[in-house]
Amino acid sequence: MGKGGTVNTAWISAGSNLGDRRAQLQRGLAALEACGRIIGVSSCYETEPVGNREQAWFLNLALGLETRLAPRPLLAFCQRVELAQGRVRPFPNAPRTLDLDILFYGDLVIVEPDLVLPHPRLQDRRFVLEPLAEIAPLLEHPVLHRSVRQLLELCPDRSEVRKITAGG
Ligand code: PH2
Ligand code: MG
Ligand code: MG
Repeated sequence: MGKGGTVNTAWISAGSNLGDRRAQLQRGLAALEACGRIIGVSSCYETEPVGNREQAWFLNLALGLETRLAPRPLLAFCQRVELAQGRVRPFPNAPRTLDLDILFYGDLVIVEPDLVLPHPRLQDRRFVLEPLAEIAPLLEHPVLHRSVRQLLELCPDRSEVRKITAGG
């Protein structure tokens, strides 16, 4: 972790549905260690695609990262990691080798064209909330004023999210 700046905790959702999904999530985690300290990683979850349903199922996980990077540099870092893992964007919601989305950055609220925090759709996505609830159930959403566990209970998304247990 670099010197200077204060340490903040970011919560990130990682997903992959193209190629060796597990290896790509692992490489994503390893890459993120270069910009902070990973303080928690959920299990892997096999998840039904939401949005464009005509694509392969995803592996998703959530992680917590203590970092001195400010939100924009962290976003840029995540995008570089995605690119380094062969991410291409032929159309919106296309299958991807690796997607890294910042869910929360401390309790910061940002609404700008290219960066909205907390992530504007996290409360609608079971594939985000289930992994996050495993590692940060009491984390409170700074706008909705609900914990991650409560958001999961309230989540209307009924798409399938299956925790992968050891060896599975
Ligand atoms: N990501 C999307 C759209 N749909 N569905 C699942 N199950 N998992 C994802 O990570 C995902 C998705 C856009 O980034
Ligand atoms: Mg995404
Ligand atoms: Mg993304």
